[in-house]
Amino acid sequence: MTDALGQMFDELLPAELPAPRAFTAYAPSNIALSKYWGKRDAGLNLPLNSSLSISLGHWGSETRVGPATDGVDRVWLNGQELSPDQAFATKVFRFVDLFRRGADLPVHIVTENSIPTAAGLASSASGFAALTLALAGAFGLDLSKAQLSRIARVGSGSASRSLWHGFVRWDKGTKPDGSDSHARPIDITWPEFRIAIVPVDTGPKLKSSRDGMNHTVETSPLFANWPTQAETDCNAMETHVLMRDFAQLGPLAEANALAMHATMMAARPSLNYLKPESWAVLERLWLAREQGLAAYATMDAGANVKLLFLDQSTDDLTSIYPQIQIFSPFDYQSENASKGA
Ligand code: 2P0
Repeated sequence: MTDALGQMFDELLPAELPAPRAFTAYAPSNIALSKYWGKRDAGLNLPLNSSLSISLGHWGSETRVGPATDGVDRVWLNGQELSPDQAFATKVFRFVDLFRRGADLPVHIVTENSIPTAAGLASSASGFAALTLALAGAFGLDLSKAQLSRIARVGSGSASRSLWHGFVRWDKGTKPDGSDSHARPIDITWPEFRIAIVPVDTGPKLKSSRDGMNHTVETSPLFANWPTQAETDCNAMETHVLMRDFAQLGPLAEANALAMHATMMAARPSLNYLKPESWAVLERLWLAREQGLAAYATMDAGANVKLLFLDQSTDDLTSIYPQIQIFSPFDYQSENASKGA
């Protein structure tokens, strides 16, 4: 743990935590329309640019934190207990230790992802957001959503955006201690907005997004322009969202994603998350667009392609891509957002 990180938790949490009580929390996954790519501080996990995402409603993580009746830290993922040396368990308890700061407060953690495995979506955003909320509830912490977003950010940058439904912006902030680097909801509903996942490859990726991002920042000659352009894109994206202007939002989301992938391809050695099948999905989309279809693509640190469109294009898209899973981000039950147990 870095000193700055220790200081952050000392400032946000009481000096002594109470014994944990059982608490369950839910957080949705999210997909960035304007991407986070590159850190200005690895210890505090601070980004070089702001980002804007749409949450995926009932696709997310539900996590329960409770006292360890047997006095031993344990974690279960989708019904299976993990051994303490598995990478996921290590990551989870490194995060829990930031809260405990050396105190002997063993916990049992049970987490379930509702994201279909075939969708190939990373679960670290919803996972760290749900874990943050569950730990805060279990230890009875009195924290604002902005403070919880800062804590989730430390687990995984994209997790800072998963504390809300709908459109969310993570402001990069400028302070060295990261106290102004957290997400906030954008107060707009857009019931016709759709996302579809085109599954290309669900196997494990060769390089984690964290490693990929760092490699790109360190070696890509095309990265220099990214932070400024990404900030401009994020600001414009917020305006398009607020205006519900899909004709502007769609092309910008696609251009932003391709620019991020261009920075990776120029890294030395080159980094490519997209597969030939991903490009085939894009080529087909571009052809359909020439024929009038209003749908756009975004891609993250993986081979799957996500399509952005409005409900009126649903039938056209399902005939072009019969394998897609369509998601209506505003079709969720708000009572699922967070619940005590
Ligand atoms: C995003 N990604 O904005 C970008 C686009 C992937 C590509 O946030 O190092 O797992 O834990 O802060 O949040 C994925 O990176 O990285 C991500 P860390 P994270 O969604």
